[in-house]
Amino acid sequence: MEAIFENRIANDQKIEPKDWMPEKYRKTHIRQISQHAHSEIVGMLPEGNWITRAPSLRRKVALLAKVQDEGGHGLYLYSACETLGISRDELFEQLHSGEAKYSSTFNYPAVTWADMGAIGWLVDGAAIINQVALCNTSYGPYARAMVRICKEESFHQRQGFEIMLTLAKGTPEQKAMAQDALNRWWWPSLMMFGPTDAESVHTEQSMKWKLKRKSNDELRQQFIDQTVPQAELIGLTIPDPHLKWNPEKGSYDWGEINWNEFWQVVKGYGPCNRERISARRKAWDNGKWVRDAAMVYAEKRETDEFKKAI
Ligand code: FAQ
Repeated sequence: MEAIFENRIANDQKIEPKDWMPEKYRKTHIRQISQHAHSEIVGMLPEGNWITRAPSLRRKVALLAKVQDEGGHGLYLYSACETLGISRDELFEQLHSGEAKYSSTFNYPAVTWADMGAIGWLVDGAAIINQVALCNTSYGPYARAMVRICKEESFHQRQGFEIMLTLAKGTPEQKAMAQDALNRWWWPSLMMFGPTDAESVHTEQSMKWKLKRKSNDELRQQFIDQTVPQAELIGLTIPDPHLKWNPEKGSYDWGEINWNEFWQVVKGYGPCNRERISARRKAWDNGKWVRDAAMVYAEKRETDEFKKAI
């Protein structure tokens, strides 16, 4: 069995839910896919807060669509995760108890409208770079979810960049607001790729299983190289005095991430960790009557009387 599994991985064939897989492969996928799903639905919170305050109907419609997409991404990912033999209730329990992680970046506050631009441009921009690589991941349901999600993420990134572009071309106050949002979201976006390769405990095994196709540092570098020219194009400055083009390596050199801050946020001590988890718990509690009603309806559908009536 193990030899067949290894052979499929070596030949870039997808592993499907009913295929035999090592227990550790199953658990690692539950960990990563569920963390990804949790990131999507927690990621709805900083932006959801701005829907009613969007500056125009056009901006409101685009932001509303984006936040709805994120809810949808969470649902695809939870479904992909359930194919590995864990229930939705267990996944939510892990999120609410703090056992499961979600992306550190969503523990920062969105304080001005420009943050909607910075989140779309930088956070979705970082998410796409990570997720394009995951379209080739070895577990079939995860890879297929990623293809669909990436198409939507690219619209998200563009809507964010367009907000930044508009603000950067606007009044001096608007440009300053865009710069301030870039200053606050730049480093949290770099942290999204996870610890350095030297510190990453899971990368080696995940690369062997082709769960991860590129390392944390490779993806982070790709993000920096792609984003710096975009900032230059709209006349904003990346808040890193050490950022410098390195012609020999054909990419940018850049300053040190504050890893102490990263681990503090990951461990639950970021500016908004408590607020985010309490909002998710509240949503879960408020949705109880809907889940209960759906269960009763599903049970009813199984009865003979119901079947006769339809
Ligand atoms: N935040 O050994 P590694 C989005 C944890 S989607 C919190 O390197 P791995 C869309 C890691 O879990 C964003 N924790 O781990 C959107 C592990 O802890 P554990 C989410 C982090 O898994 C946009 C420990 O550190 N994307 O944004 C973080 O090999 C806008 C050691 O790390 C995904 O989830 C972090 N940043 O690599 C929505 C993509 N980084 O589990 C709304 C899929 C690391 O042992 C608005 N995930 N940790 O307790 C991945 O690609 C990987 O899981 C990494 C981490 C790259 C995130």
